[in-house]
Amino acid sequence: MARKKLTQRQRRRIDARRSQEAAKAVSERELDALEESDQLGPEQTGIVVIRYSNQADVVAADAADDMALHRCHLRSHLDSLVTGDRVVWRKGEPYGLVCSVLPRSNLLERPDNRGHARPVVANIDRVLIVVAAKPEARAGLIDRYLVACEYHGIAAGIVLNKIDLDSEAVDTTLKLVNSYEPLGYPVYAVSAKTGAGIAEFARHLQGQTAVLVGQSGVGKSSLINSICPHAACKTGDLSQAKAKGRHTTTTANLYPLPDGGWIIDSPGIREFGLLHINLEDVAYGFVEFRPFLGQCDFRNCRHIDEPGCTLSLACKRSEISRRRLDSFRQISESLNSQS
Ligand SMILES: Nc1nc2c(ncn2[C@@H]2O[C@H](COP(=O)(O)OP(=O)(O)OP(=O)(O)O)[C@@H](O)[C@H]2O)c(=O)[nH]1
Ligand SMILES: [Mg+2]
Ligand SMILES: [Zn+2]
Repeated sequence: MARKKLTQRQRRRIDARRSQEAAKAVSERELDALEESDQLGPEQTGIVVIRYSNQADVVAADAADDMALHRCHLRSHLDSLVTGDRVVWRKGEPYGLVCSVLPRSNLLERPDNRGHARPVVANIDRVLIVVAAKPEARAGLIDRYLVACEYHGIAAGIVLNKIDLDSEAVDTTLKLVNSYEPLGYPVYAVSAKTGAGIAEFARHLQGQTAVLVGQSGVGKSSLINSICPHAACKTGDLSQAKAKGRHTTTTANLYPLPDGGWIIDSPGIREFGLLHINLEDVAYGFVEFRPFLGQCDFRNCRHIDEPGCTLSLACKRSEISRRRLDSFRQISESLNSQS
C-alpha cells in the first residue's frame, strides 16, 4: 500500500507532540529519583547500539555474557551521544540509565540539510566504503569518503558488493575499486546475495569496529545480514526504473560480529560533505599526493593550472592518476562554493 505523504502542517504537529513527550520523558529530576532508587543495577560499561531522540539502546561491553539490548534514558548532558559511543550505564526495567560517556577515539560527522555537522558514529577502527555496479559506483564519492577517513585518521577499505550482477558492469566497477589497492586501501569483492567472498571478508572484520558507508541501495544492510546471522536488518528493493536506491536504513545501528568485533550499518547517503576541511587537508587526504605536496612554485598553489605545480607535473608523468587529480579539483571547487 502506498504510504500517504504528510502535509507540512501534519508533520509540524507530530514533531511538536514528539518533543512535548520527549520533554516529559526525561526531566532531570525524575532521572535523579531513578538513580537514587534501588531500581537500577550497578554501573557498568556498554556500547551505544542505536540512538533515539532522548533514549538509547545499549549493550553490555562484555557482550559475551549478555547480548540483550537495554533501552536507557539519557542524562541531558549526553545529547551528542551516537552509535558506537562507549558509556557508563546502569541496567533497569523498563528503562536503564546512561550516566556518562567515555572519551572517544574518533567521531564521524555528516552535514544535515542545513549544512550543520551531525555526528553519526564514534570509535571506529575502520570505514568500509560499499559500492556496486548498480546503483552505479561514483568515484568522486569514494574519494570524498577517503579524504574524510584520512582527515580523521581512520583506516578505510572498499567493498564491491553485487559481483553476481551482469559481468560487464561488474568488471568496470572492479577496475575502479582495484585502482585503490596500490594506494593502500584493501579491496573486497563480494556478493551478499550468493555469499561469494563473504567468509573471507568477515574474517578481516574480526575483532574490530567497522562502519559500512555508501550510497543507498548498494547493499550495506544485506552485507550485515549475510555476516551476522541474527542481525535481520531491513533491506529495500532498488527502484528498477532508475537503478537508484531509496533509503531503507535511517539510523546508524551496531551489530556484534559472530567471532568478536562490531559492525555498524549506516543510512545510505548521496553526498558526503567535508565540513571544516580545508584545501590542504583535502590534498593530504589523497595519500599518493603527499610526496609532492609543499613543492609547488607557489606556496598557496591550488593545484589547478598554476605554473610550476608539482601535482600537475606528477600527473603528466603518470605518477598520479588523472582521475584522482580531477576528483581532487572537483572537491576543491565544492569547498570554494561552500565558503
Ligand atoms: N544482485 C544482488 N543484489 C543485492 C546484493 N546485496 C543486496 N542486494 C539488493 O540490493 C537492494 C538494496 O539492499 P540494501 O541492503 O537495503 O541496501 P543499503 O545499502 O542498506 O541501502 P540503504 O539502507 O537505503 O542505505 C536490495 O534489493 C537487496 O536485495 C547482492 O549481492 N547482489
Ligand atoms: Mg540499509
Ligand atoms: Zn600545485
